[in-house]
Amino acid sequence: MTINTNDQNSRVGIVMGSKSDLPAMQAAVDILKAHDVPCDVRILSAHRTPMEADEYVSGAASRGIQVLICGAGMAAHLAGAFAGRTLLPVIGVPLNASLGGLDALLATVQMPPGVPVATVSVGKAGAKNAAWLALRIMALSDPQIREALAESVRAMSQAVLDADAGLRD
Ligand code: RP5
Repeated sequence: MTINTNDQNSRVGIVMGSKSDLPAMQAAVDILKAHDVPCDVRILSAHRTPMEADEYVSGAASRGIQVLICGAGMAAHLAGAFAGRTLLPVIGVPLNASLGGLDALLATVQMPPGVPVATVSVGKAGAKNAAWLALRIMALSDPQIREALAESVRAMSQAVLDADAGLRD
């Protein structure tokens, strides 16, 4: 699987701790691409490549990144380490690499006061919601994203209504 990464115009950084996280995190990439939001997609580990992870996050805001999405499993410190290094909003996706993802959920959500990580649900559903949340954050200052997001929300509602109508037919 190849992903076009590190667009000069990237507005969202999607970072995961391991290649094994990509099947879940791909869902975030897909949603942002569908809304024409250019992203960086990187594999960087708070534990295995701390220097490279630090270099990435410390330059993110000045490169035009507005939101960071971090996916990691096990002792998931990537999102928290990023939140301690930048003033950008950081969204953490706990991934199920062990213990059903409970270890990663607690490691991601239990941040000390003053260093928030917006933690979404475990796994692929969380990766999707990380992208939807990033879109909502960017929609505050970008009318084009706001309109595209509103259209997607309308389409989601319509899909439920269609499924309901299909059941009743
Ligand atoms: C974490 O450890 C990664 O985010 C991954 O979810 C987990 C296992 O990594 P691998 O051993 O599969 O590379 O750092």
